[in-house]
Amino acid sequence: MAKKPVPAKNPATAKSGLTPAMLGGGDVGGESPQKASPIPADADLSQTFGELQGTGGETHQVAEGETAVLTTQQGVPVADDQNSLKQGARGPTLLEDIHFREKIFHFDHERIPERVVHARGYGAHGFFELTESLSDVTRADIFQRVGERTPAFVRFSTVAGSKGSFDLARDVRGFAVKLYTQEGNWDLVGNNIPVFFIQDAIKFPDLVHAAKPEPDRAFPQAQTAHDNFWDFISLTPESMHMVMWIMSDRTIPRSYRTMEGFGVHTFRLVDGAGKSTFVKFHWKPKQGLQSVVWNEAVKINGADPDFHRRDLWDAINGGDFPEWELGVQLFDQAFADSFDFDVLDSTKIIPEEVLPVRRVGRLVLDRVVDNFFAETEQVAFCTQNVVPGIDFTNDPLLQGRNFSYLDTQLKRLGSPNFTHIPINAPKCPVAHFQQDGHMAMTNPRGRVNYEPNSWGATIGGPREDPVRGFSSVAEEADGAKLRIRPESFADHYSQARQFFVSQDPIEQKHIGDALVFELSKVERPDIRSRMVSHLRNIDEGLAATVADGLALPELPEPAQAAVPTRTDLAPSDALSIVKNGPLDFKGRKLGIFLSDGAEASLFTALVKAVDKVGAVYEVIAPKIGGVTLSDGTKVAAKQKIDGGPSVLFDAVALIVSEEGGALLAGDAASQDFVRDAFGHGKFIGLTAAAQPIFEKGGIADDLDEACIPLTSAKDATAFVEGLGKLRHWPRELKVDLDAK
Ligand code: HDE
Repeated sequence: MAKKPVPAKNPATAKSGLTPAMLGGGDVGGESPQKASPIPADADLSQTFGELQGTGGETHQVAEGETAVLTTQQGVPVADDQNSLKQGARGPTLLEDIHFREKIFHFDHERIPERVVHARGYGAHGFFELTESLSDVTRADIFQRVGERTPAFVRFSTVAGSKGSFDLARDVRGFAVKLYTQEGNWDLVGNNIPVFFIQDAIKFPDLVHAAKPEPDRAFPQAQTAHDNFWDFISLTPESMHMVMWIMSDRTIPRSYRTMEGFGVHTFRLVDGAGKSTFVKFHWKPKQGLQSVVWNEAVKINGADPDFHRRDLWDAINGGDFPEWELGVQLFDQAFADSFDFDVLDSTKIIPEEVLPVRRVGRLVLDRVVDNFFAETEQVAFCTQNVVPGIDFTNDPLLQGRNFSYLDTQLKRLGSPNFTHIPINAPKCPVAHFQQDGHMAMTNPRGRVNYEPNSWGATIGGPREDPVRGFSSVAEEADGAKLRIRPESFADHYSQARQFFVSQDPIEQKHIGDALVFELSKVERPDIRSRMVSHLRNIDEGLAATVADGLALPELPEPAQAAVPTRTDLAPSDALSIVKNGPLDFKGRKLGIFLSDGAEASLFTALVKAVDKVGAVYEVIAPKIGGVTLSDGTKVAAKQKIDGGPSVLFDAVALIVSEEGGALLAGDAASQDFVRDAFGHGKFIGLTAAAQPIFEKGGIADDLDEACIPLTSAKDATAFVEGLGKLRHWPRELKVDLDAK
């Protein structure tokens, strides 16, 4: 006898009485302060759906205490979201199931193409506040009134890896800022490095092809350590300055919060009379410059591939808002003419010691996104988004970018109406006669859609304003049409050397190590050797170190330079991370490793001190349920030992009982914890009972002045207060075989 069909119910709904909509999320809230209520307190509910999309939660709008009913996209209430419509209990699914088909259809179309470069990124909202007027040099509205705030959205990114790659790839970081000014959106689409690989945009596809996974095998992912990249680079001498930057610790930042940002190109500021002043833009992090070390980066990628995005999310949600100062280097044509290099060449900097950076404002990130896709994924940065008072120069890289960014948004977002998406829409009045197209969301009313027209101001629509309107600098341009690289772009080694000699010895060592590492992954010996031939034009010591690290049979001849002489430029302290590091432990994270019976007064003192300096901590324990301290207090753990390796923390403290220390000494994850913390030059606080872990880790005899015994609460406080420096670098020179 056939069984009577029983409709399968959603088990959670059936048991608890929860409705499907409650299970669907959106009103669970509470994870971060911004999410406590699905409707932002200041949301204007009279706005259209299109305008509201992106603020988050609005599709689940219900009155307090009520539950939203699940609907189709057409608003039809759904009765059953667990079972498709079938012909009989065990029969075929029916085409007639409109809810099923709509749901699957929409799911099938959830993806848009990832960015061809900078695919992996993370964004946040904030504001720019002017602290010093620039009205003497520009009419840009954003630079007029001191104290005024302009809404901003920033997206940080890696360049080469795909969307699902890991955060701590050795790579340039994008630092793209969208400023919603009262006279239109200004996008400053920069990087965390002030120079670029190439001088002319026409080489960009080659550069990116060479850096990305090799086309036949589709690996390596998010790495430049392979033949194609170094083949291209070693055949492109103009990239040598950039090579020094990318092989430095700039490409393994500790956090997005601890990187500088640069506009890279020379831009122009333009005053009301049309007079132009050249400008280079800088973002200076209040948190100081901080990076990790390579061995640590490799391990972070395994332990937490989302290390940077989690860090930004946690900091902002914890109320520790990252902040940068906007700096400008301003100069005129006479300076440009007198400067040794061409200011239109993006492989060159103007050292801060030669032209000081004037700080004129601050950028604060104080709100995470409500929806990653709506905001971070759909944000469309375009270098051509400039506003009246800001203009381009003839930098051939910038000129090329001005085509690429608009074009790429059409591909990614599928319609010229990407400016209607809330994250891209200006926050000032917008009025024009462009119309229709896919997904047109903000459509003009009325009869007139052209100009000139004779319908008068009210019906006839917007008119040009020659005074307020954007106008390009009336630069004289003349000459034959040529495909040529100017001679003023030809010195590829002087500034590369300047960068190298400006580094602290430990940073110079890291550059050598990185080159050896990357070139060791290159299979063709001639490519390795060709790279060393360029290094000889930068620094003979570096070339010798790398040649030795690669065990080259002989030092190659120096590469032939386009211009014969390299100028020895004065070192610039501004180029070093170590010389511009943090002043204290603020904004950083202490890992507190505990066992049952750990001394409670030490733990309390550490936590208090961490709080006082504005840092954060996480407890690591043998079990995630936590530990019971010496006084009986229970402390929950954030990480189990093998899930919270020391690479996730800026410094660590081990407080364990004798029993705990003896037990954990035999645990491989605990041994790794101390070995890595030590090997990565971290400051370590430890109780005597932790000694066995260091012994089994094989480093007990090497403990140095940055391994601080914690015997009293006073020690614990002093330990945290002394954590200003990034790392204890002298240790690295002892533990690293390459340095011996
Ligand atoms: Fe980009 N770049 N780029 N780039 N770039 C893109 O635009 C391009 C360059 C930078 O978070 C793409 O929207 C060309 C320099 C950032 O959404 C694309 C050239 C600098 C981002 C593109 C350059 C950058 C991009 C891919 C050589 C630093 C991410 C997706 C002339 C000043 C923005 C997209 C975000 C993204 C083209 C060189 C920074 C294809 C042709 C130099 C931060 O349009």
